[in-house]
Amino acid sequence: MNEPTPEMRQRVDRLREQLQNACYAYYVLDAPTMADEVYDRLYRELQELEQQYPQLVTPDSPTQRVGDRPADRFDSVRHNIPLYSLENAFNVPEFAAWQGRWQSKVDGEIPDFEYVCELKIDGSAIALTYENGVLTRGATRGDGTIGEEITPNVKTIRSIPLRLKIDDPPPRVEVRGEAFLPIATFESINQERQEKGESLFANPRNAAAGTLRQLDPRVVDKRRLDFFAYTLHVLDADNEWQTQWESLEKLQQFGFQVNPNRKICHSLQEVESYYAQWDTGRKTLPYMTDGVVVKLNSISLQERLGFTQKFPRWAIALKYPAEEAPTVLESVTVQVGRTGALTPVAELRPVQLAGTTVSRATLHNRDRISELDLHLGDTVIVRKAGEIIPEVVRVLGELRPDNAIRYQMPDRCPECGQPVVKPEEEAVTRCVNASCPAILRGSLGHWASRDALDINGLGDKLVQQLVDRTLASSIADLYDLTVDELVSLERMGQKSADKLIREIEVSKNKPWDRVLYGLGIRHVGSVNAKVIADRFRSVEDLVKATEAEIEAVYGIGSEIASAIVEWFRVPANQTLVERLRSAGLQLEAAAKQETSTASQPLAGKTFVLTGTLPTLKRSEAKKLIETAGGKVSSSVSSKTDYVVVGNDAGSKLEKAQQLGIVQLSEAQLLEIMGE
Ligand code: 3BD
Repeated sequence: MNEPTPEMRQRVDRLREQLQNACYAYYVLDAPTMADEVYDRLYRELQELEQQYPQLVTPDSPTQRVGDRPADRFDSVRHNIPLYSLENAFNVPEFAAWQGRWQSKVDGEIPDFEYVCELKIDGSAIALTYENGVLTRGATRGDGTIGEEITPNVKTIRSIPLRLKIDDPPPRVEVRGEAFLPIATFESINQERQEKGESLFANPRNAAAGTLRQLDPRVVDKRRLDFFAYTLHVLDADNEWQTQWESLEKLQQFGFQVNPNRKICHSLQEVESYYAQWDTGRKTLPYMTDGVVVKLNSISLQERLGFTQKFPRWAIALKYPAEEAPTVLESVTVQVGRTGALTPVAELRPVQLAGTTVSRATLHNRDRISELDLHLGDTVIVRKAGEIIPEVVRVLGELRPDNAIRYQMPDRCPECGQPVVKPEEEAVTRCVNASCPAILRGSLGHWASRDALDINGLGDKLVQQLVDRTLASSIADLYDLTVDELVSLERMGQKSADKLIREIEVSKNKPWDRVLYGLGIRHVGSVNAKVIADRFRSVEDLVKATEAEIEAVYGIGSEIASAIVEWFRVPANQTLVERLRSAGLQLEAAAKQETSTASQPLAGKTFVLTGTLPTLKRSEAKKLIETAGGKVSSSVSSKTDYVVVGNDAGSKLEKAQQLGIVQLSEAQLLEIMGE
């Protein structure tokens, strides 16, 4: 085997350390020390050296963050130190009662006790094991005793050190904390899922828990989880600290991110004011919290108090009132989306919740319904948090009326009556009838949508009429519509009919990538469609392409590639493409010159929009930037070139200022685009 020289070994060690430090500065300290370009070059150099000399690869190398193959399943692991639950208090009097209980347990007065108050991050608890300073295992909490081994997934979390940042690490260290998805990341994941016609995550906690249990670490890597540490156990060595506070500081020294909003309190009154302060304060945090955790600071006092069957007696979660309320389930309706996915929706007796009236809530899917054991007439708990879709979280079984009927998902599509299918490894139930009116309505609506063919005036109501009157049984039928046919519809005058026909005519000039997006192939969102249309410059090229060729396009995964190949294999879809061709739609890219740099002044630049712009809507600004070759991203990072700032700009602007990113007004943006 090829032997590296001592110089090479040293170079590899130094590179690794440099990259580790840069990663720590970026993700934990939030204070980047190295330009992205420099990081990328050094990373690639390390990668090449490791490829050349595989014996130099170490498990804590920055190149080992993203695994390259999916697991078949996860192994179960036993937690040597169990992860206890936390007792809950829902208000200050309940907290006072708990305080009374621990005080009587140590019979009476501890005059100068201290609490550490921490924010309760609403994520998913995980346990990390470090042997001789190196991360060797990451596991879910599971039931507190047995969890699942998810090491490759945990390694993708950049704020988790692969090696502890200390010189003489204890032989074994266990760190516990909360893995979570920042709210902005959660929203962009859901937006992307919506575009692809996939089911949405109900809230960041579910999204984090679901992501941690993804079998493919490459998917986990894209989701950008984050982590706050809150418990440190050192095994086979003595603790060097006497308090929870010191252990948090120790965690920080080890290289972990610890939530900075912690506080020492000396009394119930101080806890109460911390709790009140963060009820307001938490609304501006970039992650979700659902309460505060109060822990006795002194480890010796913790040891005197010990544990019950389930909880430590020295800690409690003081929760914020959940945005939850009981109401009655009146009926269940089932919606059929454009991909044929059936979504059960609870129709509820209206109830006030988080400032709005809620009368419908999602039930997600068939599995969720059976977990809930849902009966019609049940009293259910609905929850709504922030912008998040209301959902049914629980059934109060004791309040169930006699003879209530268990709700069952229909075996047939409520729209077309055809049997539905439930793929083995998916939670969704689907209608697979290509001519189902619901799917047809969804496809037409998608075709007309802004990022697709952008046909103004072809809204939901009109689509419904076109389908009901069988004026459109396929997207292609839109191009055969006549003014007379349109005028025969409700609320459609001569003028609007003329206008719509013109709009439909104009859509024939929309570029090939939008047509491709408009076809509504699963997993092909507008961004993917652009990338694919750029590589396969006509529908013929794409039809001829193999799965491997499509997958070879940067950013395109196997799921997308196989969905495309499958789609073009269906005879009805082939007919659709031919009809669109005869109608005169753009099924190939326009001549190259259009995308030359002269018309692409923003090529290669990344923009973030924040606040309300004086004249442009956000979507319009995004379109303009993209047409000029730029990219629009939803969050600010060191990769951002420009931030376009409008009124009431928020945390993105702050972040941009910290990172020293160039700010532009709308006028300046238009100027650099040469508008
Ligand atoms: C947080 C227990 C103790 C070490 C037990 C005191 C219950 C989830 O930010 N401290 C925190 C947070 C959670 C914690 C403890 N400190 N336990 C803590 C926690 N700052 N979220 N949790 N957990 C973590 C749980 N998880 C799932 C199912 C049941 N219980």
